Amino acid sequence: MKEEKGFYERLAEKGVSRRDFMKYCGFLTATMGLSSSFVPKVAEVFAAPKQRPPVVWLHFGECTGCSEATLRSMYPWIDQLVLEILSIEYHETIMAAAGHQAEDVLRSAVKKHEGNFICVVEGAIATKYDGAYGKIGGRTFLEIGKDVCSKAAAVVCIGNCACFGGIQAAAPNPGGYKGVGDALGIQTVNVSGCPPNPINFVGTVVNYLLLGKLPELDWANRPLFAYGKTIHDQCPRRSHYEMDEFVEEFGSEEAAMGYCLYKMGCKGPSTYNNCPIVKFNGGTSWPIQAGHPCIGCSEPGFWDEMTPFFESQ
Ligand code: FSX
Ligand code: SF4
Ligand code: F3S
Repeated sequence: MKEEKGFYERLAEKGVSRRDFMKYCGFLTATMGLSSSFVPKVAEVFAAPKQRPPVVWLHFGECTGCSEATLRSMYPWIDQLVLEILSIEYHETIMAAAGHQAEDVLRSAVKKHEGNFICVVEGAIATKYDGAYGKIGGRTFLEIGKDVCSKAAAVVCIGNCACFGGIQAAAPNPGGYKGVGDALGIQTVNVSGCPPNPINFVGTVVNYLLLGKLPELDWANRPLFAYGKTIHDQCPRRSHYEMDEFVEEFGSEEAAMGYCLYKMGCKGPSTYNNCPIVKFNGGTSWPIQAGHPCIGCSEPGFWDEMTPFFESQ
């Protein structure tokens, strides 16, 4: 109880009311596909964490947009909540250490938490020429990945690059870049997108802390709660497109079709993600709402299979 009071007091100091926090927990619970009876339990994961699993967060071939998206979400207090429920032992972007010191931190974190830590990976791994196309501190991504991931309790890939290779794996891909699961031949949980929506990463972590297991996955190892339906199936422009009144309103079928972005190359029909429902920046907007076709950023084979972006396939 005491702990809980401390938590809400700290939130209040940041200008966040208990009501706002519960609203966020309600949104997160719904995103995770759990019934509303779980909302208090989800709140408890943050307010009175029973465990703070150690996390080693690796960076390979990528742009760090995934970390940026997660750590700079619209409400700064959400980032802090994530950092509070996880014990981040190593993360190159947010840690103070650099060079040899950072290498030492990684080695000792892996040794200390062997078999117990969650390894979050951002970025793809070069596999050709013994991984020579990607190195940190003299070791290839391939060596680091093999060493660290084999000692983790679970490996969570954040972003298309770590999940499926992303832009690094686009043709001609001289370094033979691949997603982490493919490159290392291991099972990973793939929170895909370029970048992924932070709520889907938080949902994966909270699922683990709340239910003691990782979420159910689809054929591409993506959490089903987030990647179970296509963008197209959830797209508000689709219902408009299908409405006769909409055609009436725009005067012709051709004009009505202009509202749907399919002819501008929208890849919504072949892309699985929950963007239309959860949106970005605290529910402000998402690509199609902003007038841009979906470019298929959460699919295996993004880029090559989704380009040219502005032509329908
Ligand atoms: Fe990739 Fe993430 Fe796109 Fe960038 O690290 S999914 S290029 S947003 O940053 O890996
Ligand atoms: Fe489907 Fe894209 Fe058209 Fe939406 S804009 S209805 S996702 S094709
Ligand atoms: Fe990506 Fe399409 Fe969503 S481009 S962010 S999956 S709308």
